[in-house]
Amino acid sequence: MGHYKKLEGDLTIRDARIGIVLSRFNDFIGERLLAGAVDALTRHGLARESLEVCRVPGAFELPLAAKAMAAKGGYDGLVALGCVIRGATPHFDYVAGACIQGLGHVGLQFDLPIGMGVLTVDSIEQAIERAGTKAGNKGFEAAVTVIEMIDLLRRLR
Ligand code: INI
Repeated sequence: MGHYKKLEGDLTIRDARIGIVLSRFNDFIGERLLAGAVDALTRHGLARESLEVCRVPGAFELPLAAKAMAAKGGYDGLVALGCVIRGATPHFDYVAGACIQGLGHVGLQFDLPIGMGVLTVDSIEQAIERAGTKAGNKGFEAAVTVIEMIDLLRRLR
């Protein structure tokens, strides 16, 4: 192993404010993703008081709410949570694509880490698997990712 400077974020963080945007569509899944995200954020060092949760109707609305939160300021990072199910909508690709692309734009436009915890799945079974059963909890994973990215950006800036 040669000598090199390591640049990576830690998975624990203090003094960070996190905005969570959550879509109500497929609420049964969304609330499990939210529980996973809050569990991750609090167990990795944040107080519940430093979290804010903003609910929107569907995944399509997530980017605009994320943008408004980013523009308002005061957040070190955002976590976007939702669930788009292919079987449930013929315009799956449009809703999922607009949501994820839009969130990506907001992150780059505002230099703000956004944890992407929006499920895009074929069936309710797949959604359940990713919301706290056999494939873990994608809300938890998105929250850990945002912590790592906030810490990385603090080191890079
Ligand atoms: N929104 C979702 O978050 N998930 C879905 O699976 C979904 N389906 O199936 O249509 C969905 N549609 C609503 C969409 O996000 C908007 O809220 C709606 O089109 C109003 O703008």
